[in-house]
Amino acid sequence: MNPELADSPFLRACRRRPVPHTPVWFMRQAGRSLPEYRAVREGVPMLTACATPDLIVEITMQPVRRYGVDAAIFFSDIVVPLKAIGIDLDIKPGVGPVVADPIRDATAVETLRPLEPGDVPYVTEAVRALTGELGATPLIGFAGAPFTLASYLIEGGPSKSHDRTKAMMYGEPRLWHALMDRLTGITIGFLRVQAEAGASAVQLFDSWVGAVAPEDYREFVLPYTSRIFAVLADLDIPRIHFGVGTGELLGLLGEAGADVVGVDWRVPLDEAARRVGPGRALQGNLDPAVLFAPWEVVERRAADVLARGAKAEGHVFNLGHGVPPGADPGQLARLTDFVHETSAR
Ligand code: 1CP
Repeated sequence: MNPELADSPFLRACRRRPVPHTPVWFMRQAGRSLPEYRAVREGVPMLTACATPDLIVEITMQPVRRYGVDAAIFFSDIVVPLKAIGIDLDIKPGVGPVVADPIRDATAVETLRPLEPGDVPYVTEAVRALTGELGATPLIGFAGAPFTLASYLIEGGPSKSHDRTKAMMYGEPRLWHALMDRLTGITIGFLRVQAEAGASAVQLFDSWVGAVAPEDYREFVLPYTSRIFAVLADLDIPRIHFGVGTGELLGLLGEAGADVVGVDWRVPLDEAARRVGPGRALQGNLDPAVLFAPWEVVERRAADVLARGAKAEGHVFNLGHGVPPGADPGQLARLTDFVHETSAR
């Protein structure tokens, strides 16, 4: 790894080392609210964009150029590896991932085969091109975690209550474990492809896992997330673990073994540090909706996040979830500068 990159504020904070300023990036910074994103996506379906290296590179670079954030996140989607192994699914505008034949029995689970690098050549090509273009700015690779992927596959699309997912977890535990086992392999495969092509950190998005109670997390989810982080330890790059509504799960997320635990806006970072336990950095956690308030409010709230984050062993500033589609890019630009200036040491 180039020494300037290895010494970047983002990678240093993930490793709980002193930093010149608190690094900042935004979940879902690529896409959504940027006019230059909407321009290049004009007439291009989401999954086509995710399989086109030139577009991946351009969209990944857009927020880095505009905001000067401390890390880029690879432009893709959590369902890309599922599509790549032959699952019939699409990403519908305004909806999200939709699965043609939801996975609800053993025969369907058996169609989930391991992901090989050859299934996603466009990912390897785009990561390689990006690491060249980004220079000393780290590239974060990512994947969906088994629980969140299972929810889309079982429900057939986005769900608020995850009822069918939990019905399988509680009612057919053997089937659940077989499904989680296969998804774990696919997730590891997708993260490995990105890391081996040059990504300098990986983030596991378990966005919807906050739907389960701690004891169920321990029995039905933790064995798989732990395996992912254990298997990927040999990559020697920071591993970030994020979910929404995980206040009651933070201790277990700490146990799962990531280097950095992402926190949504519901738990202040000093309290999150206590729940996660020692030996982990934190990422977060400004409420994304604050971006719609006047700048003075954003500034005051961001200062509070920084003050609390300073009590953790390492802090990467971020939102508590993704950039809302209607967010003003001007607020994000100002916020990036504010974080850099206020935290400069
Ligand atoms: O910065 C970026 O936008 C990077 C690329 C990125 C990432 C990290 C996209 C592009 N998707 C994701 C991850 C992702 N996808 C997650 C985890 C992060 C999170 O919690 O926000 C999840 C849950 C998805 C599933 C998904 N894909 C949804 C959510 C649907 C639901 O259940 O509510 C949606 C709307 C998509 C489509 C999608 N993915 C990405 C974009 C830019 C879009 C919009 C589609 C389009 O522009 O046509």
